[in-house]
Amino acid sequence: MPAEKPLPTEGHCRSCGEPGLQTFLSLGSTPLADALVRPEDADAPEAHFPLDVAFCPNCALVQILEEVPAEQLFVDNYLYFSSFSDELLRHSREHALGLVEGRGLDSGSLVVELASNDGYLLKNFAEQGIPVLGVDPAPDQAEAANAAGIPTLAEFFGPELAERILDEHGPADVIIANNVMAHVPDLNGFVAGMAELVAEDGLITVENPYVRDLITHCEFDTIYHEHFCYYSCTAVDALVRRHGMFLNDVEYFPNLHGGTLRWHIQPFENVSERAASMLEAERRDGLDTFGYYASFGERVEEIRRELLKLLGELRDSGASIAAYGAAAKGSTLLNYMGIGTDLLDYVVDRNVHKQGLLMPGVHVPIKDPSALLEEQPDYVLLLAWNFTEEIISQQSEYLDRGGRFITPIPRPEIL
Ligand code: JHZ
Repeated sequence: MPAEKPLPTEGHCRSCGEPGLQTFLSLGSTPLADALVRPEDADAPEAHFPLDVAFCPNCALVQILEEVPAEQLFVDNYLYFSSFSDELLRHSREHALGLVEGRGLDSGSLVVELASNDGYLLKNFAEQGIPVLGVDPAPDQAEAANAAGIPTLAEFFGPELAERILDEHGPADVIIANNVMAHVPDLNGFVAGMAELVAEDGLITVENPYVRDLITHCEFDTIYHEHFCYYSCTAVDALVRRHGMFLNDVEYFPNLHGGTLRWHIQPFENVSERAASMLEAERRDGLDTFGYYASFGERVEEIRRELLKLLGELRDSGASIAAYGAAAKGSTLLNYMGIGTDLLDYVVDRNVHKQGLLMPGVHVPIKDPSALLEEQPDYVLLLAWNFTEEIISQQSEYLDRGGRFITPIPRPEIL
């Protein structure tokens, strides 16, 4: 958005440590995206933090400037359970089975997953008798994993924990870190820990939404305080080389979380053509220059104007509007746009831990998805737009009865 006050330009890069970060977007001051509010606390003040996004001209890493303590983000306020998306479970199973076959894993191997959540991925290895170890500081998720028979340490990962795991279990043949490298404040400590723990001939796979898709499809709502960083291959390459490792291969999943990359990182150099050409394409398209990001704020502001206009007009015509997905990205979108109970009646979500609570800041209530058939709202805003296909196929009856979905990005549109 056009800055109301000068955007902050100070700060050192989380990856290379150089000063001179260049800010290109300010989403104002927002509450923590996963800090859902209990109805009895609705009148209590909620903490808000600035949400400013910057580019590092030295190593090309995109990052937010604010650093909310990790305990507050992932221990006190974290209700995200991976197992509520069938599509994610399918993707994870395919990943695991591919690794078992490709790496020849067996009962003598060790697979470690960082941010293993409720064990949604590791269970695919465990059921084949392959030793696994999960690490996840979120207490309820780690407890659910342990209860399901997936040994999980409820701790933050870094060099110290890597050393302990190494002492107790030996080196890891495979380390998986999906949707977590964005979440670590001490990025170099996290990567150093992985470098220490991985076997000499081992493999680290890291998945994360791709910053190119964030910019292209205007996925501004995936920016929130849990996500400290937004990665290109260029930034990952510089990061892992600093720790004596190499970005040897890259896979692309255009439909996962709005466009996800899986980086293959190893302690020896064997760079595939695919990885080399991804890096080359980023250089060609300027992802390593500020210019690539400079106009993003204006496009975000345009989406805000259009969506507010659309919802306002529908509301004025007497339509009822609900939303789907009490996702963290939903919280960014609603708070940045100022969409509250004046425009939305409620949000539905399958995650039982979120139902009965209120969306942060705007306090829209969260219900079970069955509300869509019980109340048949005229429109449903897809806050979890990354699962559009999965949600639409579950909601065929709502659609058959005349319900309509609205997608907010890359342009607000009634589907
Ligand atoms: P979802 C998550 O972000 C978490 P979020 C995390 N911060 C991250 O890095 C990114 O993903 C990549 C619900 N749902 O996953 C489940 C249904 O109700 O898009 C979730 O609450 N019915 C680690 O929180 C929400 O929607 C369904 O059929 O922005 C989706 O949240 C499906 C498929 C999901 O993202």
